[in-house]
Amino acid sequence: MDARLYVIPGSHPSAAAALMLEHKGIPFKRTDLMPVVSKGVLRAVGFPGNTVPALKIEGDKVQGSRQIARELERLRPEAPLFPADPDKRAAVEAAESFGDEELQHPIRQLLWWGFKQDRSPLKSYSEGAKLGVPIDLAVKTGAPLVALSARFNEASDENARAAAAKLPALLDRVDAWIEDGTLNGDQLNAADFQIAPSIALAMTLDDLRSAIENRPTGALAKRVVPSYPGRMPAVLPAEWLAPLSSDSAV
Ligand SMILES: N[C@@H](CCC(=O)N[C@@H](CS)C(=O)NCC(=O)O)C(=O)O
Repeated sequence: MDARLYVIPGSHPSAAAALMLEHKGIPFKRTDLMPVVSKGVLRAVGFPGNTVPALKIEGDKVQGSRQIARELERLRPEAPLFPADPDKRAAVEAAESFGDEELQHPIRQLLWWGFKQDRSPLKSYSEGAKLGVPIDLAVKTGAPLVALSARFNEASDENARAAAAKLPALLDRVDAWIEDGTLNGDQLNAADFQIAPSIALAMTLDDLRSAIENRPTGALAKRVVPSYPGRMPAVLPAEWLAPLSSDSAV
């Protein structure tokens, strides 16, 4: 199968798509893109939208982590990403939608808010990436890209604070799906691949790791994505983190 995956280094839905290709045993080439620049490149190579993950496979273009899951399942049914039982499939799809629509974005906002304060950690998120420019140079000259990405992602103080406040409830929902067997079963499914990279990315923040790693959701992330690139030293204001620390202490 001829497959090329377009990603932004450190992007959690991009990691989800790569994991699903690996799960299916489909070899693929990867094109690493810089944020913001990615939008123009994706349009230039013919994708209708401007976000990663974007996949060219067998001559077709598929964009979006959930769409990619379905296309991979259609092209290569084994190993399945969705359970055959309709009720179990509905539960996996509900968890997968939550991962895409509710979990991804607050984590993205916290990260971009962090890069606004200090962009030096950006380099660690690009480990192993081929961006076409030396990464040190990209980081040194990256202030406009960070400012634009933070703006696109609406990573204002107010929204980042709200994102931190949402985390305990989001983590509780993931733990509950693990508890009822929807996630982290013997066979990993599309929802595991959707959610685990978001959790793994959250754990790259020194501010968040200790509140996540000992929960069931932390174990899921470590199982599915044992090494996620990137590390952001503590940057979030302590008062934003109070709900998270009290939640993990319970
Ligand atoms: N919910 C979408 C998310 C797509 C998305 O927002 N991707 C981000 C990266 S995580 C992106 O392409 N951002 C453009 C940019 O940073 O310039 C999915 O799961 O595919």
